[in-house]
Amino acid sequence: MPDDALVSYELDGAVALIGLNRPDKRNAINDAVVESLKAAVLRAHDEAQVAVLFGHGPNFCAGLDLAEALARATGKIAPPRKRKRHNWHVVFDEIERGPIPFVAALHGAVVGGGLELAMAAHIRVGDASAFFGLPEGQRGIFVGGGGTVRIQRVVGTTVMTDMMLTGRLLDPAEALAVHIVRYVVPAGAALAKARELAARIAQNTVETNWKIVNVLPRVMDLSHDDGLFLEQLNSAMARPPEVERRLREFVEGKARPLVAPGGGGDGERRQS
Ligand code: 1HE
Repeated sequence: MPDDALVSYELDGAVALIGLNRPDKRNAINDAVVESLKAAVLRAHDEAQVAVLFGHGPNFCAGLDLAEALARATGKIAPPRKRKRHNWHVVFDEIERGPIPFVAALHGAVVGGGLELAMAAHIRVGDASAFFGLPEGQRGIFVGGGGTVRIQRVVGTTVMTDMMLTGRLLDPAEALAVHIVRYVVPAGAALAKARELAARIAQNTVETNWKIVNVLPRVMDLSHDDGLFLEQLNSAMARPPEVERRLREFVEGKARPLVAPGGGGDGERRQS
């Protein structure tokens, strides 16, 4: 069961506000935080048109909970019994490729897994107190929250390699230059700016927002030709009245039954 206190959730009109809420540990992410975050994200998918992600206290997020990582490395926490998809990947993908846009409000530490989480959001706002880094090298570990995919695609191989090899921290101006953030605001103003952007985004249609957050990253992964094809499909995508007619036919028992394999095509109902 997710511990709701670890991640706050509030619905403000069409905008869900999701806050990492472990300030005494600098909002470091442990397994319980990931589970709470997942619950909050899925709830936002259901009831909001846009979500804002932020951190309570003086930092956005100090990344992976290193105490829990140590416990795992020393066998004090058992590894999962089966190989399953990494829970960070699952939850961060829900953010990046779910049905609604996310805006991240960043301040203080945005490091390691905290930066990976921030990069799953679609727009990032940083305040003057924010600093950004990938200290995995210093900790003897590697990125594991999608950074090789998301951070590398945004900042490029050269910048990410430098960040990882040297562990150096970027200030907001440098983060702006490499597209980690799109907006830089005075200290303490990131959440207000993120909420302002979210309110504006909520005025778009749900369908267009869905396409922006789902089609763009997929086209990025395609060839020129396939990208244009997907764009054409999506720009032409509308639900024709024919769909409603077909659904109604089935619901009202007027649709032709499915035909079982070898059924000769005249109406033998498929057993399922
Ligand atoms: C933590 C963590 C954490 C703080 N895991 N407990 N991330 C890092 O390498 C960053 C590690 N953290 C820091 O460098 C600093 O804590 C900060 C720069 C973020 C903030 O400094 P400061 O002076 O405000 O706080 P602090 O005194 O260092 O920490 C306060 C408490 O938070 C302290 O616990 P306490 O019980 O002694 O009070 C710290 O132990 C705790 N704390 N950060 C656990 N990260 C999926 S792969 C992703 C891989 C990574 O993310 S690697 C990067 C990990």
